[in-house]
Order: sequence, then C-alpha cells, then structure tokens
Amino acid sequence: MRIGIYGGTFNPPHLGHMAAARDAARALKLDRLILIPDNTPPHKQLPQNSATAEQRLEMTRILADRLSSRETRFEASDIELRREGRSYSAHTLTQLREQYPQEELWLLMGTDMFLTLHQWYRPDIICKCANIAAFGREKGDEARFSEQKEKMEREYGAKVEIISLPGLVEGSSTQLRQALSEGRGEDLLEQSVYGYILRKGLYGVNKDLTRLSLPELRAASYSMVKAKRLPHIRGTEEEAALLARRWGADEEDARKAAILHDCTKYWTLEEQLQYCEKYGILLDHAERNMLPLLHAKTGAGVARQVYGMPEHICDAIFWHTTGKADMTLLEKILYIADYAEPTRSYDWCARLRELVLEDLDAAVLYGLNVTIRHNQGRHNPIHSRTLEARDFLLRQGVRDVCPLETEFH
Ligand code: DGI
Ligand code: FE
Ligand code: FE
Repeated sequence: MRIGIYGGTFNPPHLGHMAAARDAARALKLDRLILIPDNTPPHKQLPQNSATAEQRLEMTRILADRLSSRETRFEASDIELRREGRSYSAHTLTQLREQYPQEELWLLMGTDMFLTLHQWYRPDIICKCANIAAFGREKGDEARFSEQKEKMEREYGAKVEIISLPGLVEGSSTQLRQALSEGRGEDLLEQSVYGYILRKGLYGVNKDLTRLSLPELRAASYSMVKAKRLPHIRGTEEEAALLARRWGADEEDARKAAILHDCTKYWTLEEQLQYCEKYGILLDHAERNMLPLLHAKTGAGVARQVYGMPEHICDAIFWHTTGKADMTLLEKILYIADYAEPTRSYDWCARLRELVLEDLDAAVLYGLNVTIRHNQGRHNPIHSRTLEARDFLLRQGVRDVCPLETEFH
C-alpha cells in the first residue's frame, strides 16, 4: 500500500490544499493520504478569531471526506495535535513508520519546504522513514530542485520524486483569513469547509445563522454530514422545489426544509438522545431505540434553534421520516421528495416519480406502503405514526396504488 502524508497548519484548509492533495494522490498513485494538522509553534502568535486545534482538525476531516474517492482514501489525523508542544516531522514519521512497518510512505511537501529540508530537525530520520514527494511549482525552479534532490539523495539516502501539480491554487492562508474577515474569500474554500466556518463564526465571519441565504444555508447544512449524503440532499431539494411549484406550496420553504432535513443524520444515538433531552423533545419508548427515526426530531430542533426556521418548516422536517395523520402540504412534499428524489434508484421510484405529479396523496400513501414493507422485511417495528398516516389517507379515500396486501404475499 502507498500512503501519503501531508502536514500543514490547515488554518483553514482551502482549495489550494485540496488541489495539491488530489493531484499528489493521483501522481503518486496513493491508496491513502493522511492529512496532519500541526501544532502551531508556541512562538507563533495566533491570529485573531483563529480556529482552535480541534476546529482545524474538524475542517481537515471535512476536506478529507470530500476528497476521498475509489482510488484514494483521504483521512485527517490528530497525531501531532495529541502531542504536547512543537511537532517535528522526524517524530511523526517515526511513529507512522512503526504503525505501518510494511507500507510505502510518501511525505508531501511544497517548494520552500523541500529546498530547506536539509535544515530540518533530523533529516536523516525523515528520509529513512519516508520517501519525499516535492511539489514542483514555478517554472525555472527545476535547477534548484534537481540540485536539492541530488544533495538529499547523496547525504541522506533519500528517495525523492518531484511532482508537478497542474491544479495548484495559489494563495496564502494569511490572505485568506484576511479576506474572510472582510466578507470575501468564500470562493477559495470547499463549500462544506466554508459552511463549518459560517456555523462556528471563525476568522471574523460573523453571520446571523437565522438569516442565511440559501447558498449559505446549504454550505452550513452540508458541513454537518458526510460527502456521500450530499447527492441525496441536493436531489431532495430539487424534487421538493419541483413539487412545490406543481402543487402550489412556497418553493423557498420547500428548499429550506429539504436542505436541512437530514442535517443530524450522522449524530450518534447518544448525541440524538442528549439533544432531545436538552430541548425537551419528547420521545416514546420505541423512538428511544430507533436511531434512524431520531434525526427527524433533532433535525427539526436544529432548524429551529440554530437556523431560526419558522414552525411550519421545522414541522415538515420533524415528520419527514414517519409521516403522520393529516399532514400539511409542505409536510407531504418533504415526506415524498425524500423518496422520489432522482438519486434514489429502487425499482419503485420510477412509478413514484410519475405518481407524485398526478396525485400527491396517492404518492404519500405509496411512500408509506414502501416504508412499511421495507421495515417489515427487516423485522423492524413500524412506528405508530406511520400506520396512522396510512389509515388517515385510506379513510379519506385516497387511491391505494400499491396495496400492501398484494405487495407482501
Ligand atoms: O434519512 P433518509 O435515509 O433520507 O430517509 P428517512 O428519513 O425516511 O429515514 C429512513 C430510515 O428510517 C430508514 O433506515 C428506515 C427508517 N424508518 C422509517 N420508518 C420507520 C423506520 N424504522 C423503523 N424501525 N420503523 C419505522 O416505522
Ligand atoms: Fe431522513
Ligand atoms: Fe433524506
């Protein structure tokens, strides 16, 4: 296995880091790339409104998750943050070498770093533990690079590879922090990293979270979930907007509800329960043990408490997983957009996508049937609200396009 190691302050991690990491992973055919936020040296004055070490780690984790692909798994490591005081690469690499005795390690570094590598603490240890991958940058540097490469190979037995990075985005973190404090710089950040900065109010970004624009709300909400959920959330937003136009609901409300509907999906059971306790969200016995149902309740709570959403939007999020009897138009739209959105690819989705434009209630009933069938198939208990929602629609004489009986037997 080929493992890359990319250290930096990551204050904040930006598109330049992202491009460098991605290009290096491709050039070196890395199976894994470990991003390592460093301990800021004690003598270095931390800029005002700077992120804490924990926050730099979290932003780096978000970036790593966004970068991960089938070819390369990216991750963030707290190996240096866990260590007291200044971190030396020689120490970190010794530790990683012990952890991965058999793997091929590649230490990535920028131009300036590479040209001064012989002056680092114990370059002999560094070069013994890992190969060196230096980002070639400016034209005209070639001579200095090959001179340094030869020197490192001769004096330390290093194995050095110079990689050119086509996608390198220039820009210093100092300038980026300055831009952020002046309300600019968003375009130099990955969307979810910017969302995290928004949520935490870092680097002087001081937005009122209860008055975010739709793009800001997307960034903030996306920063709470994993990359693999984003296509679903985007799909749900587009489906909900389509249905709002079709059935005469407020399109912006439908978008907001969809953007936030799964924002707490990755909270642990403990986090979900703690949040419900804190904000007085009542749970029945069944719900306490059903993790997949809790994100709807806590998502609604976050929509209200953090993003100041009005009650009717929070309600749509609250009921989006189980449904309930007598739903409002917006509640129905979110409930069924979650199923009918384009990235869901079950066999029944094509039929549902037609139905949802012909007869909204019949589509909701169809969705309830699918949920019941899905959970029965897994021997999960069916939540009473789901059954009540179904009974309500049947009593209203809604078309039952996919009756449970025929589906099940
Ligand atoms: O959050 P999504 O995956 O987009 O969709 P969702 O909010 O509809 O959640 C679906 C999950 O909830 C899925 O894992 C099935 C589960 N679920 C939905 N209704 C019930 C249920 N689980 C149980 N045990 N009982 C239900 O009635
Ligand atoms: Fe959900
Ligand atoms: Fe969803």
